[in-house]
Amino acid sequence: MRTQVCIIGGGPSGLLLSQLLNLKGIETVVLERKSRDYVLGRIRAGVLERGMVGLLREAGCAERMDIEGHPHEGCNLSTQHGMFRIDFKSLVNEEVMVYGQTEVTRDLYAAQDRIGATVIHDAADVAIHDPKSDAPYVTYRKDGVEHRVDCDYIAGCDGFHGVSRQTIPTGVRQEFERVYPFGWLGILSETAPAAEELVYANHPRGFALASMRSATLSRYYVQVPLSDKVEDWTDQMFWDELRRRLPAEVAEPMQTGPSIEKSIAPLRSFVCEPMQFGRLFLVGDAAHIVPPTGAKGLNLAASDVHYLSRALIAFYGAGDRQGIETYSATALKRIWGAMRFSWWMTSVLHRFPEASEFDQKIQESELLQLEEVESARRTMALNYVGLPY
Ligand code: FAS
Ligand code: PHB
Repeated sequence: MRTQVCIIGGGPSGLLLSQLLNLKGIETVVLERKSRDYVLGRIRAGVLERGMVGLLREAGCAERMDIEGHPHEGCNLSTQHGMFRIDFKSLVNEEVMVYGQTEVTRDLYAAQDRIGATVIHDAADVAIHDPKSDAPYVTYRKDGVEHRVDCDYIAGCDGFHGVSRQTIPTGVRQEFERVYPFGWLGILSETAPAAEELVYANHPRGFALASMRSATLSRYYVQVPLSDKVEDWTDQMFWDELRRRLPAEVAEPMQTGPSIEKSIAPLRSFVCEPMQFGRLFLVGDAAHIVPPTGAKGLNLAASDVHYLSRALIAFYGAGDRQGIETYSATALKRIWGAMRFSWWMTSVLHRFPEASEFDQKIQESELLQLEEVESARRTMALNYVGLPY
């Protein structure tokens, strides 16, 4: 088959890119390795930046988000001194939207179905061919039959473990990485959220986060050693540890219940440069990973889609190649800004096993600055709601 843009990966970045391009008459084919049910079974991000909210509305798939999503005008930080609020509205006149990535992906699939976009599931052995040529193509296998997609451009939206980044030769790509000495044990429970807004806790026993998906679905995390396995933790052990780390005014009234999802995610910061190789463009987790502390992973995928969709629309609409030629540099500037913020928020809120007493005092001073200095809170708010596109 032939198309204009072949998109590898049917997660949020691939689907959002496909939706935005199709709405401008640009033909796409999405190749997704897994089934739709499998993709929709993953529990991931929960906070959408203002930029992503705008993109979803532009893509015509924000109706349910605007009804069921929860705008949040602030979040809370808890330290040994107590809890204080970062007031996004008063500091930067912005808010974020609390609405799960699973629901975003569900809405994107529904929007793609409505416009009859081509999304091929269970596409195995996807391989990229001749990305440096003027006639790149992609092959895949489905039901034991090999298929070929000839295209003008390829968007690698296939996540950290996908095939796209590996297609860029090791001598060409440069990778930057920091692996953190702990993970996040997360649970989803059909309980009322412990607080109206998110609570990020820095506790001597480790980090904890109280988040939510709706008025009846809560999402919680505690920092755990990398050696921990999810089977080491019963639900009761999790609730007890979470109660120890959250501030008393949040922990005491907290409703507990059985976990409906429980998993441990490792934390890393990772960037691949460049994000393009000939007619192949990397998008989202295929190019970068952030620790989830700053709620940036999904949102960075959205800003990549913003830049690439506009570049391709300008090219197909007016023959303007400028966006295509500068995509990597443009996307990386915002990526490194969010990479820094996610690293900073992780450094300030977690307990590091190898931290010296001096390191600990510096961390406490950083948190005290946030509590006492408005400009420090404003800088955090500006980054948390999302740097401009
Ligand atoms: P995705 O990984 O979502 O999607 C890639 C798609 O490509 C997948 O559907 C995959 O099946 C498919 N694929 C892979 N290889 C392929 C191949 N060879 N051929 C065809 N298809 C292929 N971010 C936050 O902001 N907040 C969070 O709390 C948060 N929690 C997370 C928890 C976990 C366990 C993980 C793994 C990530 C978390 N993230 C979080 C980050 C996450 O939300 C990503 O940033 C987001 O999914 C990025 O979207 P995509 O770039 O579309 O990649
Ligand atoms: C979540 O709700 O899953 C979530 C929210 C904020 C974060 C990380 C995860 O920083």
